[in-house]
Amino acid sequence: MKLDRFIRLAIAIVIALVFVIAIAALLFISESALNVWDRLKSGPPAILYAYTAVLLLLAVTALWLIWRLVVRRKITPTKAAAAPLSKQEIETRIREAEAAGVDVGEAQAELQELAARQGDGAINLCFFGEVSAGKSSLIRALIPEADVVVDVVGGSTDEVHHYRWQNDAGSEILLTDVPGIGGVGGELSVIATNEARRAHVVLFVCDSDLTRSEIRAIESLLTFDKPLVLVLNKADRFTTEEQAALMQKLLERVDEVGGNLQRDHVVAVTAGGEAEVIERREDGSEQTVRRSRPADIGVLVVAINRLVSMEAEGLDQRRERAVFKIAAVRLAEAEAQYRQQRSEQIIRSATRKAVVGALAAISPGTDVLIQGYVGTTMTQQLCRLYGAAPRDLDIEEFLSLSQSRVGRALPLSLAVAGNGLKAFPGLGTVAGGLVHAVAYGLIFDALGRSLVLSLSRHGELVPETASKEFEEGISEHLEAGVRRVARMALEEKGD
Ligand SMILES: Nc1nc2c(ncn2[C@@H]2O[C@H](COP(=O)(O)OP(=O)(O)OP(=O)(O)O)[C@@H](O)[C@H]2O)c(=O)[nH]1
Ligand SMILES: [Mg+2]
Repeated sequence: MKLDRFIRLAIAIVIALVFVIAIAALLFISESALNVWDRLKSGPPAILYAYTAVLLLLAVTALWLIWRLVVRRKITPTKAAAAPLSKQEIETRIREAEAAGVDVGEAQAELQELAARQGDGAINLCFFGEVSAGKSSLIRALIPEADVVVDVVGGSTDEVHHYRWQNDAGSEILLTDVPGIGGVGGELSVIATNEARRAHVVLFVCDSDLTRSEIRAIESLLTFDKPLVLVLNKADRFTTEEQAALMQKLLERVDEVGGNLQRDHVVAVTAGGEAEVIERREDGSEQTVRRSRPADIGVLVVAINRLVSMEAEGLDQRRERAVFKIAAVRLAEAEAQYRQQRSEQIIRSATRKAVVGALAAISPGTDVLIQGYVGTTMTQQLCRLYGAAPRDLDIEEFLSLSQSRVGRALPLSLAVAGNGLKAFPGLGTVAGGLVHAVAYGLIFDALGRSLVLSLSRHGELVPETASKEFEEGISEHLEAGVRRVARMALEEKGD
């Protein structure tokens, strides 16, 4: 084809020209460089050094600028809080969160509870385990005069109870009975787990080989560095050989999840409890009566005595660290909730501004839709809320990358907006301006929501990743936001 030949010829000329220019530039540069070099060599050395220093400085500055512009930051996975917290650290975190407006009540309550228990001075042992394992029965066997509820029906303990006990050596001990884990609903399991984390030692009660949920519970306690004693209860149901085999199995199971239990931290006992037996009367009739089974908990008492006498100080430190960790978890939950509410406000306000602008036809138009003031402010505020400190350059890049994706999403946004407005009865034919306003609002709404997801996922603003995530989630966000934004537009229009 003629045109094709013409283009090839043009390209060939351009290539030839580029080469000629490149050769000329090379000659020119080398000539002047050699010239400068000659003069510098013949001049005083101070000038040579100063000249080289300035050249180096310029090169470094250029490299630095290129690095900032071109090299993208990689996403570093958010670090898990691995190192144990100190008292000062957790208190500082709480103070800072409080100053930012976060509700720190629960985190503070954990620290207050810890202080109260430390003031009391007793060693706190928590009986923990699945429903009906015999936790309450064990406490009753240790303190026969205590009023402890025990029942064949699982879930007999539905709140936390504390009992005071003094062992033979006179140590003050606080025994805690909690609801069994694995019951219906799961709320009681949460209460029990939190209470177990607050104790010095957890006496993990089971009545056979460990189930999956028991192993999970042990794993979770180990992440709080909780000292464990494994109590195999209802030993009366097993022969001596069976007991030994079961205890070995329990040791292995805990070992598999990194528990590293010593052999003397696994004990087999009989709490006793009550058995329902059918008695035959003299007249031949039968009746059911409750009989106490004899208890045999000597090995448990020995294990407790040893723990309490040997490790009191270490136990205190470990408990303190565990509670600081609970407080940190509570704080993180409160922060997440605060961020969720606050980001909602920020996105709403930006969306409203976009809608108002579009309705008043003062919107700059789709080409610079999100790169304007509203988009920048929303991005800055959301980043600040999530503790990300992006460079202005990153924000600009994020908005401009997202802008280029909006071009493709706008027709979809208009369609979704038009459809969404139909859901409002009595609107008649929907005016084009209103549809546009809703479509613009929707894009801000989608941008804000995807940015929140991106920030909470990565902990920082990585322009390319965040804008890609915006594009990927846009249709979903548009659908999810359409009623909300349509209502907003109608409110604004009505004013
Ligand atoms: N055979 C036998 N049964 C026991 C033993 N200890 C407790 N039981 C029975 O196990 C059942 C549950 O005992 P609880 O002490 O209420 O168990 P729990 O772990 O406190 O249960 P929840 O509070 O519901 O989680 C009762 O029927 C007890 O009689 C024991 O050593 N041997
Ligand atoms: Mg109980």
